[in-house]
Amino acid sequence: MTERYGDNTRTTDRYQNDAERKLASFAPIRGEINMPAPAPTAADADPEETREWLEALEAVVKQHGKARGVYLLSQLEEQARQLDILTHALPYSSYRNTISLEQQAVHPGDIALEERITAILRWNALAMVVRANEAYGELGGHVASYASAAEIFEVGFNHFFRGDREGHDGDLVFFQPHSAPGVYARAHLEGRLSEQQLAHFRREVDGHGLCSYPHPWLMPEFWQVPTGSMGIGPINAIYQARFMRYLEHRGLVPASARRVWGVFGDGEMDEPESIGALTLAAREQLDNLTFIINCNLQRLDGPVRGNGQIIQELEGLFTGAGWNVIKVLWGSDWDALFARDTHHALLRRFAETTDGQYQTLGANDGAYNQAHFFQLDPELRALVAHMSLADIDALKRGGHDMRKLYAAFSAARAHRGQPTVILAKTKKGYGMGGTGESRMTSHQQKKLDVATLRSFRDRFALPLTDAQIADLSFIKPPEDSAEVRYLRARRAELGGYLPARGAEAPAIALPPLQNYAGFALQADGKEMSTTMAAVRLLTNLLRDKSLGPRIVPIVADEARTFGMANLFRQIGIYSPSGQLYEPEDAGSLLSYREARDGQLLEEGITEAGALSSWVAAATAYSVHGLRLLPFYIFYSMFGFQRVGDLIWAAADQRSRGFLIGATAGKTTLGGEGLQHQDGSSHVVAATVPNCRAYDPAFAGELAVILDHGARSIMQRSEDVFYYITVSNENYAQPSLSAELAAQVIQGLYRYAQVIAPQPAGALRLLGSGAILREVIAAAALLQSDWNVSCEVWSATSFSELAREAAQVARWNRLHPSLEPKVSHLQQCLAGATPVVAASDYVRAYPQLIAAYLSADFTALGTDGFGRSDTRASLRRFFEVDRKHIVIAALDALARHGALERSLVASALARYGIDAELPAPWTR
Ligand SMILES: Cc1ncc(C[n+]2csc(CCOP(=O)(O)OP(=O)(O)O)c2C)c(N)n1
Ligand SMILES: [Mg+2]
Repeated sequence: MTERYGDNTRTTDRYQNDAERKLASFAPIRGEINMPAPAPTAADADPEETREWLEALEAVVKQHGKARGVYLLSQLEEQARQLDILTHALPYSSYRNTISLEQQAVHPGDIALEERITAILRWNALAMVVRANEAYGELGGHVASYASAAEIFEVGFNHFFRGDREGHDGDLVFFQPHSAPGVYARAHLEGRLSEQQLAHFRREVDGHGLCSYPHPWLMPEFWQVPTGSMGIGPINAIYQARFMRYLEHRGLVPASARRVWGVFGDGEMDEPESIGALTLAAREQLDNLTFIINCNLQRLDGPVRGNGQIIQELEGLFTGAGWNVIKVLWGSDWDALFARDTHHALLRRFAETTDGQYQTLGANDGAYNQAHFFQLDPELRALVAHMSLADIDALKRGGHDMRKLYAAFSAARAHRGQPTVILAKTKKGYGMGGTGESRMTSHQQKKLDVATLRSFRDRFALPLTDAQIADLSFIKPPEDSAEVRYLRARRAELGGYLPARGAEAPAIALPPLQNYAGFALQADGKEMSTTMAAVRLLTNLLRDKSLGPRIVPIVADEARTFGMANLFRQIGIYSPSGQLYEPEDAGSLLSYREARDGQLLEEGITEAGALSSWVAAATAYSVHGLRLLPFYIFYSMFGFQRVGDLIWAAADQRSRGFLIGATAGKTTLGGEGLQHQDGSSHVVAATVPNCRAYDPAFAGELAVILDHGARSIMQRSEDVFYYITVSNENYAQPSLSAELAAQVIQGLYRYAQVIAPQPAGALRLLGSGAILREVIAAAALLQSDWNVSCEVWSATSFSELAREAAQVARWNRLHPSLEPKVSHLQQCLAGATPVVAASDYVRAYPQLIAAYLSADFTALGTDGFGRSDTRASLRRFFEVDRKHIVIAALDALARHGALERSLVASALARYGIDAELPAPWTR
């Protein structure tokens, strides 16, 4: 096994920095950036001796090289450890470029031309945003972020991001969302987006418009992955890179040089999702993954770490997580200064400068930088004595230097055994001058005056007249211009344009429903839970020759809870390093088997990670040209509520697959209590437009829904995903007649009719999930105790019913002169017979259908805090048990004059219901 964090996997760069690190002082701000503090040092008691030590080290490095210096330091370090005077090693290197000038790969392109192209893109992106805001004011948009990221993007586009040569073998690139104008500007120069489209930035409603941020739902042929919600991009990127390996190891795609690149913001790295999966990427040695963090030191309101140094903090974080870190801090014009700075005065000064101060330096000119940076130290003053203020002003940060960036990208691509993060120091609003460069307000700057625009033109030598500036004209060099030819040639060599989203993959045959679901369809009263049925259906499908290998089962850490432990042995748990230990339960039927080609993704306790894996599998038809059928099975409470925004992003990128909310139902997950019992996921699921959500009561219903979903995904190419709740209550499962299948999918079918001999009233009872059984029992009580006839309806999906009813209502409203249509809901529940509906979710869930009914409607639900108890007690507490359903039914009939109100009082007494208890949702 490779020792992941040992010295043997570290690059030479790191060694050199370790050596340099010891030469630089970080003391003044170490505490502020929350790095381990050094041992308290007394003032230098013997400066002479200190100098001798330092000079000795320096002399060794000069005479015998850096490696010798590192060796001596490591010996000293060991000795210090033995003397117990070594407290902490710093997890970051000095504030300089990781790649030394000697190691820097040579940029192979035409840098002058690339810079000209970048200048044009900068302008067009800026013009796009400023135009939109001059014309409409309210549209918003950002200039400063792309201004800081332009060189990063261009180095990627011209030299590294591979296109889809084969249709599905391109790199996956996550673009910083608010830099989207830059990506559009490039696509315009490439001839992929028209000027008319650019002119419709953020105006999408009437077609031709470009979306604010990357949204595959809105630009399905262009954007591959959504990044607009900070943090989602980084975690999704990690799991996409990991999933590429999974597919390779399982033999579903050939090994390839495909990569995942992600350009993210330094502010964005504060999101827990951004950093939550870093160790996974290192543990699984994802050297196909590169993060480039645009360290412009600012976020929206101000500096990311005004009193510290975000770059050093991120270096410590990523190094600790096991990543290869490459810092690109200073441009090429600093190289000569570093070469002459033999006493490391620059490093000392850098270390003492906070990011807040760097921002102020960035916002000001050469004179200010001279006075507030170089003049502060006599050695630095001497170092730049030969430079004019204009020279000082022109000193660039590394993230704006094509040469430095190229070398970093190239080193990242070549690095083996670890993912790489490039920390590129940039300026927010680079080139925007006094109104937008490194200003506190840079992020929001979207209206620039003519003087600023002109100085932007002059700074980047843009071919624009004053009149064109005033008109915010886009620059479009002709087809045969050097710029367009270069850009096209570069993309042709890299395999085509990016971003570009593929949408198709060959269909996969499915076994007939009856072949794998007979046990559920003809259940014949057999006892089982719907969770058990789901696992059995999944197990059967996994055995199918054509579909089986395409299934991707995913759990966080609850396979045993859901009765899925049989899958450990049957299909193996994915682990890129196989199984390096003898499992404690080896030989048992359910042995915990890890394998390099394992099919089950057992993610550990990270719902965000598991969901990201699901997204990778659910978008494989697009990213890999491969149809897969992912099933992520989780505690339903930890789905929409916990990772709802990841699900929203999954919907945006047209994910296709199954989310199975197991141990569902607030009263059905008896003992687990308040933080486990889910009463709301179906309400949230109903708000996701391409999510089809179901709450089946019986195994047969579940089988029909699963089959329908699998066919829509594997054969019909519908951009939908399914959320199905299943519960772990064992009960007798009725058989389901084949004719009812279509209605199960529509969301409602009549389960039974219970006729009282001489009915005093009649009503309709609806139930879903486990609570349908209470409804069925209530119908029996209504008949036997109160002489009331009932229809019992199984509502497999209140949300699907409501969706179709809303469609029909809208159509009818907009077509007043045509014969009105009738929804499935209205067909089933026509007339004035009162309706009582109950589910294991909050009342808002069944109430989704209320507006489309002409009858009196009562919804019962589980609003309030859950708590631990038996199912029966919980159902009594939340008033969704059979007795409370009877009360609600009698009350509805009494309000309509069908029964005496006194009957309700009799029922309360008969069933021992305490009418004075406070409502459950207040307790
Ligand atoms: C989850 C989330 N929270 C907040 C925002 C709003 N937002 C958009 S950009 C931004 C600042 C981003 O700063 P940074 O990541 O440093 O990127 P920069 O623009 O500086 O390159 C914020 C707060 C968002 N898009 N997503
Ligand atoms: Mg930033």
